[in-house]
Amino acid sequence: MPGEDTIAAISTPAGEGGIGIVRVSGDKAFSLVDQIFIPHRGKKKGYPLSHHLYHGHIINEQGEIIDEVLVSFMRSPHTYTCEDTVEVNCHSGIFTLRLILSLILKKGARLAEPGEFTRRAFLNGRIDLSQAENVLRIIQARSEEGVKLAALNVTGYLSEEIASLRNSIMDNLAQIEAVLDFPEDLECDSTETQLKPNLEIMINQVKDLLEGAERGRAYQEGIKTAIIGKPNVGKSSLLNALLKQQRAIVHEVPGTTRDLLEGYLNLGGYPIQIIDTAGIRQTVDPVEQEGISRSKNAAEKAQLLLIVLDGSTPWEAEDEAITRLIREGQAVIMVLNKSDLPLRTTVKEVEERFPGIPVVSTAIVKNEGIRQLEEEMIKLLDRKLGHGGENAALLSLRQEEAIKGALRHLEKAADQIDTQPLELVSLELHGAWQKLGEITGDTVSDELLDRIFSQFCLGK
Ligand SMILES: Nc1nc2c(ncn2[C@@H]2O[C@H](COP(=O)(O)OP(=O)(O)OP(=O)(O)O)[C@@H](O)[C@H]2O)c(=O)[nH]1
Ligand SMILES: [Mg+2]
Repeated sequence: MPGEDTIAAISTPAGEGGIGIVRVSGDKAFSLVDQIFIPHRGKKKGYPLSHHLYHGHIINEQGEIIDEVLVSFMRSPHTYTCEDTVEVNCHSGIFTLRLILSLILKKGARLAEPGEFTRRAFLNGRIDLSQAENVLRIIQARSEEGVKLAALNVTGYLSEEIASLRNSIMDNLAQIEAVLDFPEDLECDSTETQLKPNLEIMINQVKDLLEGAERGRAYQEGIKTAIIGKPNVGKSSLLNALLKQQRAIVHEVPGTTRDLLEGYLNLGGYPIQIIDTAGIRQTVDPVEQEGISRSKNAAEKAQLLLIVLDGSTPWEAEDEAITRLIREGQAVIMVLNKSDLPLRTTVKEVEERFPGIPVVSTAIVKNEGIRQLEEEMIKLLDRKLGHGGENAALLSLRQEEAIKGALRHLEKAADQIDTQPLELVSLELHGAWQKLGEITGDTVSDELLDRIFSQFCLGK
């Protein structure tokens, strides 16, 4: 069981590196490492001092030197896990690391489960669940902005927001309970009139959180951008031009791209995950059909759609069908390509068909129009995501689901307030309070904890 025994694990990535760390946490951490570590300057009075770095050697059971190391002994509670913790900084090389770990295990430590150090930090009350999950996000984050956001969450930004929301819910619940318990002393109607604006404020706060989550996700995973269009319009050429490398196969035969192909780029500070797709058309070829269904799927999931059109051909039913894939709220840019050839479809024509959607004319073979397209993309993202990720929050899917659940309860409460008895409204408020508690781990089951912490890598 977590928290009862002393655990150990290699905390740095496997492979060759300058240094590697073996981490040990628990009551016996000091005494276990003490048996295999010989400090260079001997064990003076007071040894080991907490939060000091000791230079020395790790020795095996035969007393042979295994490695020259730096060891830090850190006394509870001022450690990552809140338990006594020792970190052995050794020469990284998977063999050395494993050898040191196995010595520590032989002395009586147990190999840590994935995420167990962080789990202990949570169980010992040093961080709440949302902060624990954000440790995971930091490990996984893609862009620098994503790392910053995750770090912000670890320091408790999300927890504060949730706590303040739960407090407001509690206040309102208390108000309702008071009216229900002492109906003769308090006015039911006035409580309802107070509740209404309060509910509206809380609903807006929750919606803000969800909006922030979308921004956060964009920063962390990259803004999903799909390039879609008919076969042969120049989609793969566009992917290559944006990535500035010959990533995808470009060929005059329509139907060249069969599967999704993705790359990452940084555009004006926005991390972008760009996806080239198979050209969409009617076909009987089963492989191509599968590719096309993936294209449609990618289009649906994308936050930004680049629809590529071939300006050298007239507007066709196939183009029309592709534009019907645009989802509400999706950012879209029309890329009218092959402007080096005689034009059969013009920018004006496309603009008239799709008022409000920007159209950029390109000749990708000549690298013309790419800069304008990039600027247009940045402009759209600025509008959609705001500069510098204001209000962005990094939420896990689980956290987002919990917030959505809370929103549903609050909206239902708002719906019921005029027509239903206060008991029902109170029930919904309770539901919202409960859901929000799942985020910070105040109301959470063991099973859920297992699921969350199992996503961590070993040693974290
Ligand atoms: N003239 C001209 N040809 C282009 C331009 N952009 C791409 N092409 C050519 O159009 C053909 C198709 O290009 P791709 O990038 O493979 O097109 P695609 O949309 O990925 O095609 P599929 O993968 O088959 O759906 C190639 O022969 C390209 O060289 C352009 O701006 N002008
Ligand atoms: Mg292609």
